[in-house]
Amino acid sequence: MTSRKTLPSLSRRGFLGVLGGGALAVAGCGSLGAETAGRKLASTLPLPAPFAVPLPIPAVARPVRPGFYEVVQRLAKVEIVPGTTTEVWGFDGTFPGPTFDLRRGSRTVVRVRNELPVPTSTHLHGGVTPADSDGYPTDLVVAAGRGFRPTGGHSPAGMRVDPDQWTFHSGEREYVYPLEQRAATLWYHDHRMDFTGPQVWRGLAGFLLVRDDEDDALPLPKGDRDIPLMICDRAFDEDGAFRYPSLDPSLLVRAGVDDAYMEGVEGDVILVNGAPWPELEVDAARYRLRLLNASNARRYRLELHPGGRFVQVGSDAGLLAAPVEHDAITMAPAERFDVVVDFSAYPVGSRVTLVNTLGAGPARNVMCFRVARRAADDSAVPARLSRLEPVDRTAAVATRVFDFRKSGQWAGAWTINGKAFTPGTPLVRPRLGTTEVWRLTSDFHHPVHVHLAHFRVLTRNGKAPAATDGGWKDTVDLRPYEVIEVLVRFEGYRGRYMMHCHNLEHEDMAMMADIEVV
Ligand SMILES: [Cu+2]
Repeated sequence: MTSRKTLPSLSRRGFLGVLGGGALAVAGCGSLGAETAGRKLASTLPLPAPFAVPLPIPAVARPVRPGFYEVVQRLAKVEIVPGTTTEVWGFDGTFPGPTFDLRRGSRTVVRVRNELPVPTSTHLHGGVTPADSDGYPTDLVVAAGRGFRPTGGHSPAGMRVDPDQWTFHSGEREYVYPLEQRAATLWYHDHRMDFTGPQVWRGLAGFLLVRDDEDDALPLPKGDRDIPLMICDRAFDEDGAFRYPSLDPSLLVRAGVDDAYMEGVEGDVILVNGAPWPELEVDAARYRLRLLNASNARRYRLELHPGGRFVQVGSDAGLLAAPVEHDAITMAPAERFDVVVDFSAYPVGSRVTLVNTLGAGPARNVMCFRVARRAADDSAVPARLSRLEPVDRTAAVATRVFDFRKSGQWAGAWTINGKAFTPGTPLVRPRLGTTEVWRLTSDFHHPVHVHLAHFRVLTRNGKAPAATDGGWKDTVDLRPYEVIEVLVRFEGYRGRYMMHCHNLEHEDMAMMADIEVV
């Protein structure tokens, strides 16, 4: 079930066309209100069988010396669909990239060397990171010996980027992560101006887990029973290559996707940790599953079949105050849910399937667990997990509205408050150490992500937040015509950060804004 195209049929030229788009009224809003956000891109390769490959666990990154890591962004040929070869652009040539398993307060430097044919910018999603290391879209690493001419910004919106907004590092650069933040499941991914969608699609994403004493002291499942699950969708060409509707497959000159995919790209193969519909053999015991929706546009409503519950213990930015049980978890792109599933509730030998009830056909499956054996289990989910301050909106020093919407003025670009992304022009200048209420409104599915600052959901459509909105978050599932209020706390560092829609096709088409923390 994919949503219908809601944009008027415009030629590329028409879309690039300039202001005065008054005649370009938005047509065909039939899909608005639907639960799916993108348009399905079908594989031309026959789809692989479900549950035929084991779940891969990404390698854990090893430091070169304490606190110092090196990773190389490079091409690699890997077998994703059995019997075929796919070229990935991966950190250390893997997809997902290596998992950084780090401790709170352990200042970490990661040297990223780019050996890809395109520039990159690496963002630590959920990280409380100095602005210079935050992976700003025009702060780029270009492979040694490769020239790069700025593309001029969001060509779909006809926008130009001021030349002095570009920064280029030749060959490599170091990102500094102080990690002065609670234990949480973070992830890193490419954030290059105009080309984040295709570059993440090709594989530039991985986990970074922050651990701390508070989390370690809980009796939650640990070790082999603490598993990160990166869920995303992809489509494949007959030759095994990733299929993506770029206007310019070199990703060097022209930004954007075919008009039909303006709403977002959804593949028809679901990957978990880079494998199609994998299977994990589990003990009949509790497991901690760190769910990440790393898809460009696809939303999921995850359920366990034949029944079962997720016990949520953490959100985007760390532990909840107390566990929350869910029959289903809806995840927008970039959201994380840290859940415990007790496989001792199922008979040994049975198969438990993680399904996406928003998906259709084969994409309804995500992965499966095969309960292989009885086993000892000394884990537990305690009734209290962490201390979260009460949500106090009276502490806010400002209330602001951010409207996420397709603009008529910009000939259909995705905008925030009617503005297409303009690097160097902040939409808001919050003060460090303060809290603000942000009212988020939308015309479509726009998962709103704020860099640096974490937030609590105050209200959803004037009512209490959804059961899945709890805890500290950095991304919220904003659906068509919804109004969500969040309490955002600016802590950590001054400097230039961002907010943006985490539908990567929307992000690449100007739905971003600078935040200048002063
Ligand atoms: Cu969006």
